[in-house]
Amino acid sequence: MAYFENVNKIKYEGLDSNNPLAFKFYNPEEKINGKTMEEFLRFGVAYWHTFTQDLTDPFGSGTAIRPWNNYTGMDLAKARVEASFEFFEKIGAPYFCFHDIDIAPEGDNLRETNKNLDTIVAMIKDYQKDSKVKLLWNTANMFSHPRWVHGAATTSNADVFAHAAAKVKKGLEVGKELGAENYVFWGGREGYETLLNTDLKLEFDNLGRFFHMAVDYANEIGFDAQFLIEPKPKEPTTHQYDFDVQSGHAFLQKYGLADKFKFNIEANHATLAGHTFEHELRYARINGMLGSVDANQGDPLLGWDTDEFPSDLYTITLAMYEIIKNGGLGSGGLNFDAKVRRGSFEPEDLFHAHVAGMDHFAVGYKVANKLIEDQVLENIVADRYSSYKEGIGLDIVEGKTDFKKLEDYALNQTEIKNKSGRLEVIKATVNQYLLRAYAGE
Ligand code: XLS
Ligand code: NI
Ligand code: NI
Repeated sequence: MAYFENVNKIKYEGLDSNNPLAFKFYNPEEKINGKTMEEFLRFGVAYWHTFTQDLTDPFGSGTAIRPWNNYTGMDLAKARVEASFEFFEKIGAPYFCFHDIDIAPEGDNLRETNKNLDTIVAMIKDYQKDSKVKLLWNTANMFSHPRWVHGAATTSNADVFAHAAAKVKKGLEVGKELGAENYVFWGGREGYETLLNTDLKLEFDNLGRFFHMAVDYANEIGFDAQFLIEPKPKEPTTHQYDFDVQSGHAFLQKYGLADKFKFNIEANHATLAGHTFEHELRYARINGMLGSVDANQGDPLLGWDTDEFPSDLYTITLAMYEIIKNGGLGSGGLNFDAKVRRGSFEPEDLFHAHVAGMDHFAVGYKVANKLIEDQVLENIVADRYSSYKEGIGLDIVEGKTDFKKLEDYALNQTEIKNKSGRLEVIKATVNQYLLRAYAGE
C-alpha cells in the first residue's frame, strides 16, 4: 500500500526544472572531490517531525493531514514505519533518526514500553533488509512525560535517575540492533528553572556519572556508535547544562569524557545560544569535536526553537565551509531536525520541505567548495595573521618570548601599524560566489 500516492521518486532535474518535486541542485550521483553528493552530505530524515508530530503549537491543536491518521496505538506505529520507508525511498535520503517514543508508544510501565519498542524495532530491522536506508542516530526522549519534570540524569529524584538509565540502556541496545552510527544525548530537561532549589554541583556530577555509565554499557555490549551531545542553551528548561559547544566541551573535559563524545550541532540551538551556526561548527571543528549536524534554522524574529527547514543559503554556505574543512562529518550526517510550518499541513509538504532543504545544502556545498578551491578565505586569513610568520610574531607562536622580551621589543617600537580588516569586500566576495552558483557556474 502506498501512503504517498501522488508522489513519485524525486529526481534531479537541474536548474531549469519547474517541477517542484524535483531537485534543482542536489544531484546524488554528482561527484565533488571524489565523493558523490549522497556520500558526502549524508542527509537524514527526523522521524519525529516527519511522521510523529501533528503540527500542534502552544495555542492550537494539530493541523497535519497524514495518510496514517486513521490508525491508533501500535497500528499507528506500524503504519508510520511503512510510510517512513516509502518516504525515505522516494526522497532519496540515506539516513533517518528517531527518539524511542517517536517509533513506538509508551506502555503503562517500562516493561510494556520496551515490549512495544521491540515489536517496532523488529519491524524496522525487517524493512532495512530491503532498503539502503540506515539509522544515523537514535536517542531516548527524556523530556515529554511528566516524570521528567525535574530532569532525567540531572533530576532531584533518584528514582527518575534510575528510570533514565534504563531508558538509555534500552536505547543503546536498540541502536546496536539497528546498526545506528551514532547515539545522541539532548538534555531537554537537564538544567534548572532557578538556583534557589538546585544543587548545581550534584546535578553536574550526576550527569557525568550518567554518561560514564552509558559509555561503559555501550562497551559492554559492543555498540561502537559515536556518542554525541547536542547542545542547546534553553527551552524547555530556563538554563540548560549543555549550553553550547564550548561549555559542553569544558564539561566533557572536566569529567574525563572528551575522548568518548563529539557534538551534534543544531543551527537553531546555536542562534538561541547567541552564536552563529558556523561559530558552533568552527569551535567543534578546531577541537576535533564536530560529530553531526541537525540541519534547520530559526526565525530571527522569534526567541525559540522554530526548527524550520534550512533555506538561508548564506549561513548554509558558511556551515558547509566548516564541514568540508573538517573533512566531512565522519559517521555523522545532516539530519533535518526540521518541521513544516503549521500552515503547510498536506502530506506533499513533507516532500517539498525536504527537497528544499537538500537542494539548499547542495548549493551551500558547491559554493563552499569553490571558495575553498580558490582559497578565498584562507588567503585573507593568512594575510591578516602574517605578522606571526616572522620576527617577533614567530617568536610568540614558537613560545620563545616572555613579558620582559616583549617589553623590550615594545619599548623600541617606533610606530604600530594595523591593516584594514576589509569586512565589506569579503562579504561581497562571498555573495559573488553565491550568485555565480545561482547562475549555474
Ligand atoms: C530539540 C532537539 C531534539 C534533539 C533530539 O530541540 O533538537 O529534537 O535533536 O532529542
Ligand atoms: Ni535537534
Ligand atoms: Ni532543536
